[in-house]
This record gives sequence, structure tokens and C-alpha cells, in this order.
Amino acid sequence: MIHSLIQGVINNDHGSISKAITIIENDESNSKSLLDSLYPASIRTKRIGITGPPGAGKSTITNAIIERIIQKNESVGVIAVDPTSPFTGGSLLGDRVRMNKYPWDDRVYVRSMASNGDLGGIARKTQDVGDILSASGKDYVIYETVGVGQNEHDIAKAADVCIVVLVPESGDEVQMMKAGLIEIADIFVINKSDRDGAKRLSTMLKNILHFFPSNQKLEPPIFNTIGTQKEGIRELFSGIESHIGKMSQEGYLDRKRLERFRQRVAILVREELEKSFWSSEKINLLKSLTKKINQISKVPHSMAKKLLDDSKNGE
Ligand SMILES: Nc1nc2c(ncn2[C@@H]2O[C@H](COP(=O)(O)OP(=O)(O)O)[C@@H](O)[C@H]2O)c(=O)[nH]1
Ligand SMILES: [Mg+2]
Repeated sequence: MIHSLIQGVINNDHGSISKAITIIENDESNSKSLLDSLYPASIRTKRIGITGPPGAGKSTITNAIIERIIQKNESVGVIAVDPTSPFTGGSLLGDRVRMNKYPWDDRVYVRSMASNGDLGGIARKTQDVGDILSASGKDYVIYETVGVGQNEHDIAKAADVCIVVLVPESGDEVQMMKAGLIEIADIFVINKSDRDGAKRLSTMLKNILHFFPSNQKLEPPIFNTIGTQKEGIRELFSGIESHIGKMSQEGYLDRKRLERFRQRVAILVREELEKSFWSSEKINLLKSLTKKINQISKVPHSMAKKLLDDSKNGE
């Protein structure tokens, strides 16, 4: 079964891709062998992260980028992660409906992933899903994710190039610094540039970026767009291409991919260690030591130490 699934993914059969992604999403036992077989095929794809506040126009821009990719007769897989709607899946569904305009086109695959209840795992899973789409031969993978917290930043880091979408109203520079957006952005987009303040924001942003240069990456270019009218999309897309080209030439891209690889390995090791650590005895021990809040006599650190020592003695 897994063999035909692997073959299906490599042949870009979207049904097989969906099945494979579900296996990853549910952490099924065959997910490892699936990824092992697919990984060698998955190096060439360009991975683009699109993040930013809710409603900034990420899906609109993603749609416009998909159109440009198709025009070049290239292919794309889109993964939308929306943690802002963990219960209803409301906006997630909205995105899916809006984005899945190409159900019969084997150049475009769109999938949304819920991150409810599993924010830690989602960063790893989006990388794994990226590998699957990449193995299917997609020229691009796009991650669309709401930039609201650390995990979303981790998802954005799963990409080769991270685009931060802002709107004229998001002009509070302190806010931006705090949100760490400057740190993760390779490219800025000021969408809804049909509104007041777009020019002012791009000037301000340009100044900030210029005065706080980073040695970790190139200075991010800024693009003004009106997503709904597809204005500025052509410039944005060729800007993405040339930025990836520059990153590659100057060694940033390799460095980023290596760092990403190391982090993935570290995460997997941590997950494995934790999984084998938390036996039912350990879970019960922790529970029995913490029955009532006023009976807890140990500080958390010594309780953790006791659990850890206990496992050493048990071996
Ligand atoms: N005025 C204006 N509205 C836009 C623009 N781009 C997107 N929108 C609208 O903003 C809303 C949110 O867009 P969406 O792409 O769903 O944002 P996301 O939550 O970041 O994915 C939608 O109603 C879009 O039609 C733009 O450039 N100008
Ligand atoms: Mg969206």
C-alpha cells in the first residue's frame, strides 16, 4: 500500500498526495517510511512562506501568485495553516473555498492544515508536508500562515524565503519590532496600498531596515501591492525570484537550508526522547505527586529531576 502511495506522490497524483499528507497530519506509524522514501526527491523546490496579520491579504496574494506560476507553466503546492480558527475552521474553510479554484489542474495543489491543539507539532509537520509536495515535483511550495505567535514564525522559517504581508494600518514600528516580523522577513509586502498611509509605511520600513542591518540575511526589499486588483503582483513575483537568486549566490540560502535541517533533526530527537520518557508509570507518578495544589512540596525543578533520576535508575 505504502509503495503505491509513494509512486502516486512521485507521479504527482493529487489523490495520493492528499493521502500522504493525512498520514503525516495524523502521525500515522508509516509516516517515517513514507518520508524516508520521498526525501531524496525533494530538494529542488522553492519554498515561499507568506505570513502576516489576519485579513492582511495573504490568501489574495497567494492566489495571485498561483496565477503567475501557472502562466509560466510551472506548478505549486499551497499549505494554509490558520490557527486563528481552531474550533470552527471558519476562515480556514473560507480560504480553501477561495483558493481551490483549480481542482482539475495538476499544477496546483491546495491543502489547509489545522493547527488546533498541536501547535508544537505543526511546525515539523508543515516541513514534512513540504517534502511531500516537493517530491511530487512541484516547482514551488507556498506556506500561508497567520503571523501571530512563535509557532507561526516557525512555520515561516520552514520556507526558503519569508514574505511578511502588512497593511498601511500596521504602521506601529515598535509593534513590528516586538512581533519579530523584522527578524523573520526576507521580503515585505505592503498590501491594500489603495489605502492611505501605504507610502508612509514603506518609507518608514525602509529606514528601519536600513538602520538595523542584519548579517544573517540580505536587506529585505519592500513591495506595494493591491491584491484584489493584482497590482504589483508581477513585480512582487519577479522580486521573489531575484531575491532567492541573490540568497543562493551569496550563500544565505544554503545556510538557511542547513540550519533548517539541523533544527528538524533536533526537534525529532526531542520528540522521540519525550515519547519514550513519558511511560504510563511516569505519567502516574507525576499525577500522584501532584494530586492537590496545596500538597505540592517540591519546586517544579526538583520534581522534574526526580522524574529524570527515576528513569535512570529504572534502566
Ligand atoms: N482594499 C483592499 N482590500 C483587499 C486587498 N487585498 C485583499 N483585500 C481584501 O481583504 C480581505 C482579507 O483578505 P485575505 O486575502 O483573506 O486576507 P488573509 O487573512 O491575510 O488571508 C478580503 O476581503 C480581501 O478581498 C487590497 O489590496 N485592497
Ligand atoms: Mg488567509
